[in-house]
Amino acid sequence: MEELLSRIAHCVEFGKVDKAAPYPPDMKGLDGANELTRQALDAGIKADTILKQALVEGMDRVGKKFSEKKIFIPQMLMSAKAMNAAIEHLKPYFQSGEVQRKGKFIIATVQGDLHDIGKNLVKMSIEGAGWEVIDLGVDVKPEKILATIEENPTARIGLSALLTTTMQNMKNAVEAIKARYPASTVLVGGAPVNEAFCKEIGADFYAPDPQGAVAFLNAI
Ligand code: B1M
Repeated sequence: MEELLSRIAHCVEFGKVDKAAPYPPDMKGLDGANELTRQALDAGIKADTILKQALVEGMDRVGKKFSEKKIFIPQMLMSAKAMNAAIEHLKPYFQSGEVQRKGKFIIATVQGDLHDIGKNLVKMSIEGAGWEVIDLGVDVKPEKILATIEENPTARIGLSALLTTTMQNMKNAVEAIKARYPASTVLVGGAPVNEAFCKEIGADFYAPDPQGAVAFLNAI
C-alpha cells in the first residue's frame, strides 16, 4: 500500500499523467497517476487515503518547489494534469461523501479581468490540498460571487486580479462581500496585488503564490 501511494505522489510531483504520456522522459512507459490510482482503489486502498497520502502529498511538494523557483509553470501544469487524472477516479467517492474535503473554496478572477493562468494554478493547488473548489471563471461580477456564497455559506473566497485597472474591481468585490457577509474570509492575489493593498481594501489575506494560499487555508 505504502509503495503504491508513494508512486502516485511521485507521478503528481513529476507530472506523469498516464502510461502513454511521454513526459517526464525518465518515466516513459511506466504507469502514471491514472493507472496507479485505479490500481490503488482496486487493491482496497481508501479514496480518502489516496487523496491525503498521495495527491495532497504530491501537490505539497510541487507547491514548495514552485515557491522556491525550482520548477516553473509548465511543470506545475503537468502536475495538475496528473492530479486531475487521479481525481477522476476519486470523484464517485467525493460525491458519495466517503471522502471528506477540508472545506469549500470559491475562486474567481474579478470583473473586467480575463487572466486566468495564475488563478487556475491557485485553484488546482487548493484542490490538490483537499479542498472542494468552486471556480467561477474570469470577469466575475460581485453579484455572482455573492450568489455563490449564499449557496455555500461556509466557503472561503479567493479573488485574483492581474491588471492595475481591475484592482479597483477587486476592491468593489471585497467591499460587497464584507458588507453582506462580514464573517467571510477573503483571500486575494495576482501580480499587481500586495499586502498593503490587501489591508487597504479590507481583505483578510494576501498570498503571493499558490503555496501561500494553501498554507493560509490549511491554517484556518
Ligand atoms: Co495580459 N497583461 N492583458 N494577457 N498578460 C499582463 C498582466 C501585463 C503585465 C502585460 C504587460 O503589459 N507587461 C499587462 C498588465 C499591465 C497592468 O495592468 N499594469 C497586461 C495587459 C495590459 C493586458 C491587456 C489590457 C492587453 C490589451 O488587450 N491591450 C489585456 C486585458 C484583457 C482583460 O483581462 N480584460 C490582456 C490580455 C491578455 C491575454 C488574454 C492575451 C492573456 C491572458 C490569457 C489567460 O490568462 N488565459 C494575457 C497574458 C498571458 C499576460 C501575461 C503575459 C502573463 C500573465 C500570466 O498568466 N502570468 C502578463 C505579463 C506577465 O506577467 N509577464 C500580462 C503567469 C501567472 C502564473 O502569473 O497570474 O501573476 P500570475 O499568477 C501568480 C501569482 O500572481 C499568484 O499565483 C500565481 C502563480 O504564482 N496569484 C494568486 C494569482 N492569482 C492569485 C490568487 C490568489 C493567490 C495568488 O488567491 C486567491
